[in-house]
Amino acid sequence: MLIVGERINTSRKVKGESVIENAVVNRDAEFVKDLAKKQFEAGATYIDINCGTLISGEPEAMEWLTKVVMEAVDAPISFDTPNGAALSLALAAYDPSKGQPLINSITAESERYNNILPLVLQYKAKIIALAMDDTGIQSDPGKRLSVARKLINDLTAAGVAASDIYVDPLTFPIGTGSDVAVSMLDIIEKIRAEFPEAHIIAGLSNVSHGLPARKLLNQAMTVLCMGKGLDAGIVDPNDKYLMALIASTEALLGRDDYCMNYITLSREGKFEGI
Ligand code: THG
Repeated sequence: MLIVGERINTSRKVKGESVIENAVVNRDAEFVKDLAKKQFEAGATYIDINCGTLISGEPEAMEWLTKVVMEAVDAPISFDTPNGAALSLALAAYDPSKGQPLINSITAESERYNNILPLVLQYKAKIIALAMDDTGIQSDPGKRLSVARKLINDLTAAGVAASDIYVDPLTFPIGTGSDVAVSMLDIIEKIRAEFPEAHIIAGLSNVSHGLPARKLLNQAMTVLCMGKGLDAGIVDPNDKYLMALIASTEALLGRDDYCMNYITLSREGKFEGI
């Protein structure tokens, strides 16, 4: 499972305070480096950076975050912004020896598609494709599936390898309708069957929005999605229980030969206290 660590996001609040946003505005490199290191040590493959709340200051802040995260860890970066100017500046500052960059994300909205595609090709990036178009995010799962299908077909036709595409089927919080999670599972199953080489990713904490004990719903949703073929997640890698659950689910799904990864994590003490 590819783990994209979500904690460097200026919209995140800790006890009601915008601590990440403050750190980015004040260019507090040590604070950001600590977030990157802790996620990497906990098993994040990619470190996501998102400073969308800064609006006009976003491009320079993305460039700064890129440099700071590269100094902190030897991990590739997930560039989480719809802003083409922010992406261009950040990608130009990125050292590809850290690994293939991940652009988060493109959609089938015509302007965004046309702005982002050249950067995907120029930087040979992996790309997250969100299942939305100029009509927004469709609640009808059949329509979302069609948008995902169109994106995969258009991107591969433009020269992007299917194995560099991470489809994000998007979901609504389960509080908005009792069928939204089941619909998402259905979409994942269909994409997996139709496009075996493409990857499937999701922001796995969206489903619990507005409900108590969110972690429980996020964890249950993660296991269900993995069972249908999800192989990447935007998650909090410092949620030890979630990471242990992902490792055990991978072993049970036959994606961990001889349970080697599971056993290694156990030996490293990653399951202590669980
Ligand atoms: N898909 C893609 N990219 C995404 C998302 C997605 N990027 C942004 C977001 N969704 C994923 N990242 C975050 C970052 C921060 C938080 C949630 C998702 C967050 N969480 C609260 C916290 O940490 O305090 C609450 C978490 C909880 O209680 O479970 O702020 O869907 N492609």
